[in-house]
Amino acid sequence: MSRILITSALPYINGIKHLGNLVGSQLPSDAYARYMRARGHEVMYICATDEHGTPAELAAAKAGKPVAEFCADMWQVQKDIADGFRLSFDHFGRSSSDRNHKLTQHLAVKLWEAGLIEEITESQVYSNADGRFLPDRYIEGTCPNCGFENARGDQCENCTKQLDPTDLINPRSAVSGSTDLEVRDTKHLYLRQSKMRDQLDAWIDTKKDWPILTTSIAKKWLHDGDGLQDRGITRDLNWGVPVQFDGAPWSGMDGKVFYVWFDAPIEYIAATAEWADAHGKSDADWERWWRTDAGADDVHYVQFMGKDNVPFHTLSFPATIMGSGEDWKLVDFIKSYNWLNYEGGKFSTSQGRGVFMDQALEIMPSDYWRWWLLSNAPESNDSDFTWESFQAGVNKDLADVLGNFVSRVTKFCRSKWGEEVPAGGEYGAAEDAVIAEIGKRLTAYQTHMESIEIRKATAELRAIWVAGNEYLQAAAPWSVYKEDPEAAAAIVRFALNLIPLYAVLSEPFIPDAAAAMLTAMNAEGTKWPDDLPNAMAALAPGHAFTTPDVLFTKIADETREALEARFAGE
Ligand code: B3M
Ligand code: ZN
Repeated sequence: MSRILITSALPYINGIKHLGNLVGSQLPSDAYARYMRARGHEVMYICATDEHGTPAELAAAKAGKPVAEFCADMWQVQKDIADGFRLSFDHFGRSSSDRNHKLTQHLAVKLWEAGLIEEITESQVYSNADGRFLPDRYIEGTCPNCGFENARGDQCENCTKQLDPTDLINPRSAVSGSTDLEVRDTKHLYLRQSKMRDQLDAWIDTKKDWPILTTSIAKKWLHDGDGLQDRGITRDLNWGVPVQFDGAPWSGMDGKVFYVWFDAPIEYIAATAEWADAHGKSDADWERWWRTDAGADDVHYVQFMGKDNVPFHTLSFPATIMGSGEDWKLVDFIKSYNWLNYEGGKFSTSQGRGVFMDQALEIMPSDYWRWWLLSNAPESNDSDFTWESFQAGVNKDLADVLGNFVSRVTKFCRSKWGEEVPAGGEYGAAEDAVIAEIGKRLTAYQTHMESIEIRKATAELRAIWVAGNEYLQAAAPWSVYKEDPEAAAAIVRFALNLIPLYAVLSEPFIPDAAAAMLTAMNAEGTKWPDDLPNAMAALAPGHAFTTPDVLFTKIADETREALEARFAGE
């Protein structure tokens, strides 16, 4: 048994995420966490809302709420949606928590003491009309690179070039639209991550087993372009972790907060402390996950994220915790995801194109989404959500294969023997063959889950369901029954025993259906099978069950067409 620490990238607070975001971090991390728990490991699975930065302040202003209230409300919204998707976080924290304030300030002091933070006086755009500096997205203008007229101060959305607010041509305030702007000098803290380049490079070189997607992005940022430049880690904003606090080794930083990407990954640690606080536990209880001087060397730490977040997790965050000189646990494996597209194009919030997490739950049960998204996860390439493919995944895999199998065998049993496992007959060559086939598939399934190749794992799981379905079809107990009821009883007993097995193996992907199957079979608490022949005899003759309701409802063509039209966007 090992200890496994799992973090999912923290969803930003400013809006509800779409299905592409869901499948790029929260959903695969949940399947992995559930799998590892089922295998008997001790799991700590952490997520939180990422609450600071200009998008939060701007979204709050748009909603007409104070930013603290806006974030508290949106945290609840995101929490409810996470529950709806059955995301099994041990804790869903908030980067605005007191724990994160304290830890962010603490790490900044450590970095300062290590000579890795410097004060820099720089020129920033100040808006006279708004009476404030305009960092990042508070300023808009024309991109100097491509001429796009609505580029933001931090990045041009059109050509993706990273920008400084002072780079923009014809700049204007995003708050008031005012062009009465001037450039003023102001002091900021910079993280000297360039000093850590060799250390980071050497560390990444030790990660031979990381996905190429992860290491290639890290290496690109280390070696070409402007990736590992020293970065300003403070901003002129109100909402965030204050830079000036009691005991800070610098002065004159009032009215500034840490940059959102500085404090957000620190929240992985702080959220684990929030978990301890919420459960009446001690500091030692969370430190054993995070402090190598408190035993965290034994922990296997896995992070999940979309590929756009990789540079911050392979370089900036490790620079923060390595640079602190303290004994923090570093990540062992970074699983990153490509993009999920929507009907051949991009998901778009502004154009209402694609399905967002709240809408998805209103339309279909979460298991349907979980199954389709995970069995089509953008692991080796981008993948494409289409309603046709979604309909096929639900109707074929879930309804025709798994659902139909469960329904057929339980109903047939009820009609001949009542709702209990029938006695009589013995398993023979056909059953041995199914056990052998499932055993082979199960080994492959486990291997893929251990190496976090979720999509491949779902293919094996599907094949395990198919094996049972094909067995039942070929063994045809409804025909055998007429000649040899004892032989039919053995077939049905074998098939009934497949149901709890399927429930346990499927739980990481479709937890609601898995729970329904175990309840129906009166087999809650069934464990992961260590020995398949034993597992296939778990439900003994006489064991009572209830025939479950329909597990999965097929999606009709008309329903699919209506959904296609509804989410096509403008
Ligand atoms: N908040 C991802 C996003 O919502 C970003 C991840 C932070 S992980 C520390 O776009
Ligand atoms: Zn541009």
